Amino acid sequence: MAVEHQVQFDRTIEADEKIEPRDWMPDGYRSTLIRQIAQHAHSEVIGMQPEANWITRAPTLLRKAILIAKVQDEAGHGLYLYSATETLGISRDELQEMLHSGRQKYSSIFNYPTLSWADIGAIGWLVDGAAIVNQIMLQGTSYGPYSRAMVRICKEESFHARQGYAILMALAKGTDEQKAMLQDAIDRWWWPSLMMFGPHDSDSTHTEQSMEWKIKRISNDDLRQMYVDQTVPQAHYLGCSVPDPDLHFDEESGHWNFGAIDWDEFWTVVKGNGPMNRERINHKTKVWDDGAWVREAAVAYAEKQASRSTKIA
Ligand code: BYC
Repeated sequence: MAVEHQVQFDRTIEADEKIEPRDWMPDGYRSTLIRQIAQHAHSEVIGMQPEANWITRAPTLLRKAILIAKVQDEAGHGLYLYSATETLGISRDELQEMLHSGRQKYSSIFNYPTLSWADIGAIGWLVDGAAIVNQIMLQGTSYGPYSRAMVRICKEESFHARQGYAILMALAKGTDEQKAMLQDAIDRWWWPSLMMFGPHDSDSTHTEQSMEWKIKRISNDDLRQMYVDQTVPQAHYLGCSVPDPDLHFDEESGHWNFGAIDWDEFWTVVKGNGPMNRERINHKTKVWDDGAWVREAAVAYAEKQASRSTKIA
């Protein structure tokens, strides 16, 4: 029986069709998806913190309204992704507990502080920009609920990237001080955004198996190169540079070759010792605890509604 299930699973993957929640799947496929989709969901929610930091200080009412909408979108992305993870047989409470206790991760990028208004533009352009490159690939992932969540998220992310670039365009046309603020933000966010794609393929634990299962369709290094090729000309259009003395355009390959990534920094952040790791988790845990009464009230209300409709029936 198990062999038949495996054959059916392999055929579905081979035919580029989707695996759905009620289909049989290997345990490793399920646990890899729980790990990756939960990490993705946690990133969306933790990612609200560095941006929310600037809602009260946005320079105009319009910028404030746009930023509030963007941060709300991130919460929505977290919800779609937690729902997709729940279809794999794990509860939202368990996922929260695993994040709070450090047993699940979130993207390294959100462990850096947002020091200036230009950082909000840089996050939209560079961070959401990197997320889009990764997520366009993930629209073709083999797990149905994850793939469908990605389609909707990508549409919203492209608005996010544009709003970020629009903030930076305004600064690029501004005073010398604003231009310096813009360049400083790029200098600080450039390398961390390249690290979002994960370790080199040769050091990636999961890529080979995830590509076989078609969870990932393009490797970490190939996605990173696509991102650099698309982003460097956009930096130049802003009249800015990226902080990489080894960056140069290779006529023969048609790609931007870039310098070495500081993997020590990456692993330090991933292991919980980046500039903002503790603050991010402490804040997340506090908000979860403070909000317990809201969850309890929602459950009590739902139970009351359900018992009323049973009585009427
Ligand atoms: N940060 O074998 P590998 C957003 C870990 S949110 C932390 O290559 P994989 C936004 C990895 O987990 C968008 N950890 O892993 C939100 C593994 O550790 P374990 C976020 C990282 O999974 C709000 C180990 O390193 N996007 O845009 O095959 C506001 C070895 O890595 C990272 C997603 O989450 C990292 N950067 O590939 C604004 C995309 N990289 O578990 C914006 C979905 C690697 O073995 N995720 N690790 O202990 C993915 O596509 C893949 O999981 C990755 C890594 C490409 C990230």
